Amino acid sequence: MKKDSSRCESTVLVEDDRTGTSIETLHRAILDNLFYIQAKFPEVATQNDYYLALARTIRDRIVHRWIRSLETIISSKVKIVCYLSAEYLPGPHLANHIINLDLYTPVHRAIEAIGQDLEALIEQEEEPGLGNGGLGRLAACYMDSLATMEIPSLGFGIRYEHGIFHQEIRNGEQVETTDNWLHLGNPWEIRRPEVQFYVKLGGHTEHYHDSDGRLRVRWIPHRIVKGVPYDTPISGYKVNTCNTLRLWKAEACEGFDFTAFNKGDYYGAVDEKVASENLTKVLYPNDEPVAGKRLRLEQQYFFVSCSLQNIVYLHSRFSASFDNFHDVWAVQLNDTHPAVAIPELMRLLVDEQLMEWEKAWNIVQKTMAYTNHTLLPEALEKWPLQLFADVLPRHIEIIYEINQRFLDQVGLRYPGDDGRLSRMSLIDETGDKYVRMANLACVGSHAVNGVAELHTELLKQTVLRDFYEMTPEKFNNKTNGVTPRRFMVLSNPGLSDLITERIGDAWIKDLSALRGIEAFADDAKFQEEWRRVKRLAKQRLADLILEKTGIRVNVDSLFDIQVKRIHEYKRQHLMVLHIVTLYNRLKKNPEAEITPRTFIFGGKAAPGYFMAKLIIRLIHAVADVVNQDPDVRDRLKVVFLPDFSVKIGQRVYPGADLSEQISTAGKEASGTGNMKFSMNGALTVGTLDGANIEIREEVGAENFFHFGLTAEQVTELKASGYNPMERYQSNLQLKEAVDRIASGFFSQGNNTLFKPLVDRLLYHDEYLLFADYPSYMGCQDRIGQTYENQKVWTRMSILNVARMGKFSSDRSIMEYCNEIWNVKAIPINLDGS
Ligand code: NBG
Repeated sequence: MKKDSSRCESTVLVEDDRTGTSIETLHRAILDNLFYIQAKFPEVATQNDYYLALARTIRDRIVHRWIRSLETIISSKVKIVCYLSAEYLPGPHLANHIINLDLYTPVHRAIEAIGQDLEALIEQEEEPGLGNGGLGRLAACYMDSLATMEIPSLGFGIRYEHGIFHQEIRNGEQVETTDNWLHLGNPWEIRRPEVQFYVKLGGHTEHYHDSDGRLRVRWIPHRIVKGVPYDTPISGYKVNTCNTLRLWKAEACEGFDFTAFNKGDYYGAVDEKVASENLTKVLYPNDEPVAGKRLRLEQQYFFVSCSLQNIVYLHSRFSASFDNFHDVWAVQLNDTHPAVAIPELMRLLVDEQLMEWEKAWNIVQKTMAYTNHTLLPEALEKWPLQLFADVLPRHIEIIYEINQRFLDQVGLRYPGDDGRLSRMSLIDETGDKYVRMANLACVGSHAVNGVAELHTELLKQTVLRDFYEMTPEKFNNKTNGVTPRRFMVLSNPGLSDLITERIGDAWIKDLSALRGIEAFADDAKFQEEWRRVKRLAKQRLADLILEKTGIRVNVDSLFDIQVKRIHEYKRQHLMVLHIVTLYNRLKKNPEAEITPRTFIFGGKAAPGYFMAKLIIRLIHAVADVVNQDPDVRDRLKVVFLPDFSVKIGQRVYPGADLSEQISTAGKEASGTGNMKFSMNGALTVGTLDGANIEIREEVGAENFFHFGLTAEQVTELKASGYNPMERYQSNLQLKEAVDRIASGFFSQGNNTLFKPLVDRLLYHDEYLLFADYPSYMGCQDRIGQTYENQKVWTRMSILNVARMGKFSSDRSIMEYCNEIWNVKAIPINLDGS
């Protein structure tokens, strides 16, 4: 204690180069880091050198908070949240830390004094693309809120060497290139080689009796991989809390390399090293049917095992017994990717801590909670039984034991109901055998949640119905949220300043305070400023579009945007049908009155998802024709922004007028882009799906453009026999749009290119584009007209922002804390007391 406070005194009281925040000190510190860390002097330093020097300067200023936060959470007896996620998409860190530390102005000045441009240095940072889309970004928003709300927590994940691929567009087609986010150095992470855990894989088990006569199991692995953590600080906004994101890297452990070693097989041993490191080489894409890839299962198990061994180690160091494990740790499973945590914690408690099964099971259930993120049956994880047993021979035994005990209960509760037994079993035995990860997650957790009200209801009625019926008390909803720090303060300073000028800055940590601007919704002066801010953001977006695509867009046109992963259920092609319909109108009557629009798309298709890639081609094909056609006279522009990312999102959301959230009702679990757009003053055109429903509820139906079938109507229509061909034949506009695509008009006469897509719509249309088309067109016409009245539009835009309070991830996180984790905030005291 004494040592602590003396150290802290020196850092708090003396403004030294590592902690001081005056312009002069920052200036000196940056140059110092340039010299001593980068070993460069200004004349030869590159932009990256300056970025790294600045990043180190900022990191120095959070280290004290970071260490104190870690010390506090492991030494005080409070409960700790462990968020287990195979994906994180945090976006660039630098600017986020700068605003969290409230250092924007002095840093700006210090950088200016050095003759550099802060914005350019911020731009230099390559973001960690350690996720596919919404799920990974949600994990990052939650890490931000956990820190800002001062909740003791640890995020665990995988340090992929190659994150999500980069998307290039060549001849209108997506081409994937390798992400190399670490190649210029990562100033945020700290490797901790002295903390390491060994992870067993493959092999077999042996059952034996120990000296006390107790039946025990020994797992003799085929190989062992070492996990080394890399820690990244996650600072909170204007608080001392700085939490840790701990990402595991797989390495070979020479000490265990006995087979190759014994044979003197040096090269074999090197092969082993390569094989071990492969485990965390690359992120797997989602949006592809689960492929049953061994490496993917090994990846999941690897990070889960490292994380749980780490937790168990900490527990054994700081607690007297394991009986209270669940009072100290709350483990949240972000989807089923980390669900193997359930048998793994059983293994650690039963096999290694020698705990009785029943007692261990009780602890596991009280510790674990599971968030489901999708209803799409093809996205529910299941592992071929043989593969699972090969990789995890001990875990399959544990799963059988869990299953047997569980099915006994099901049998008692529902005697004679064999159908239910087979549906609820952790093992799918209806054909080829599989381990069902969602069933495992439900059985092993005390709480199961969906990510929006509709999604949770549908979970209860459909995919998890049997589990809901048996244990309704486990089920609860936690509507997603997003962090206003990154998606407003950081990405839209113009709007944030305007709001703060009127109502102060309390909204940044309490988003419901945005209600304060409702009072100005009709204020002419405020409206004018609102439009000015929006126009500047649109100009910034237009600059980005020009830079990335060479296309010049009209800033006064309606910016109509859909950015998200490309997927048939998200219906990017419904937006294309709208574009082609408008184009057809102009071709028929070049004088037709239409509201000038710029249609902007962005998003990646999974590399193996043929239809999604074809949708990208279609967007480009339509863009090429529409953008060149003199009859259009620039009233329509179509743009595809390549390589969508968090960084690009930060430029896109502020510049949007219209946010397209047009998934088939019942398919999008929540959506979070919908919230980011709305917070930045875009109006939404959307179906009653996912969180759209709640957004509409909050902003008011009159400020939301809703169209299309409800989830219930979708189910009914499918049950009663949906015939897309009929819709096509009875709607002339639709027919003409589809025919134009099918004819090869957009593909230089090639009428086979888009045939798979057109045929899919004509003969199946699983996602009901044709059913929703008339309603979507009608809605879009109203939108065009509304936009003509800028006063009305601006009022709607202001009210959208004013009423977005619910969608802060701070609100979501507080609900998780109070209703699932039972954890409390602890403010971090920097003086060490
Ligand atoms: C996605 C859903 C989105 C949701 C995010 C975050 C997966 C498996 N699911 O609708 O599709 O917003 O999760 O919850 O990535």
